[in-house]
Amino acid sequence: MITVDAAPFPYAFPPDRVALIVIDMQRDFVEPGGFGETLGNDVARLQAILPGVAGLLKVFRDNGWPVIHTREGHRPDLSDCPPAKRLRGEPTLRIGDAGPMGRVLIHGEPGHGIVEECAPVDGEHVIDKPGKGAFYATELGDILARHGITHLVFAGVTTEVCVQTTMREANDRGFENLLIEDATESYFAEFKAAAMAMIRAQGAIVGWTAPLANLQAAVT
Ligand code: C5J
Repeated sequence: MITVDAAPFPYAFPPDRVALIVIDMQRDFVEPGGFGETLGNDVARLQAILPGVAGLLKVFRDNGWPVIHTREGHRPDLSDCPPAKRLRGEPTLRIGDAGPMGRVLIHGEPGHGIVEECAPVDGEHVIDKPGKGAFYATELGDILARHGITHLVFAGVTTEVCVQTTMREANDRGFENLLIEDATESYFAEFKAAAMAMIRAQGAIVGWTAPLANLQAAVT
């Protein structure tokens, strides 16, 4: 077992049963001109974690541990996008509308792609998910079962939406979850802090959190 100094108490994982899940590091959320910005958000907050996510990817790649990337998005005909998701609120652009990076959150459009700094390499899985949670309507559970994974390390955006939703789904399926604090971010500082507190509360009710440096120290 490898033990990481984490909160609310140390996180131990078997190195042959751990995988990294990088949630939705897509241009539409992270880059200026994408969906996130059109919703009125400051994407600079998300760009600040790019070195953290890249450093975390390096740890997993150097050790030969599985890496899974997710992308939130929909089919061009929007048949997998519930109207409740598309029509809610008053955004300047809705899912499927044409924007500066192509149609918003549509498979294959430039904005749907993963930012260069976190781009998948050969052998890594890329999961396309229509929802916030990465287990819903995807092959993620089957992939993890095939690899014999019991422990999941999480990164990506946004902390309180797709990251936390996927961690909760994973928790209910029996996985032991660690969120890397400087490899996840929200458009709202207070929501990130609250999500991390909720994850760690009541004796790691959803999982653990730790800075990247603590994981790096544990594996060297
Ligand atoms: C959102 C996500 N925030 N990846 N998606 O709509 O968290």
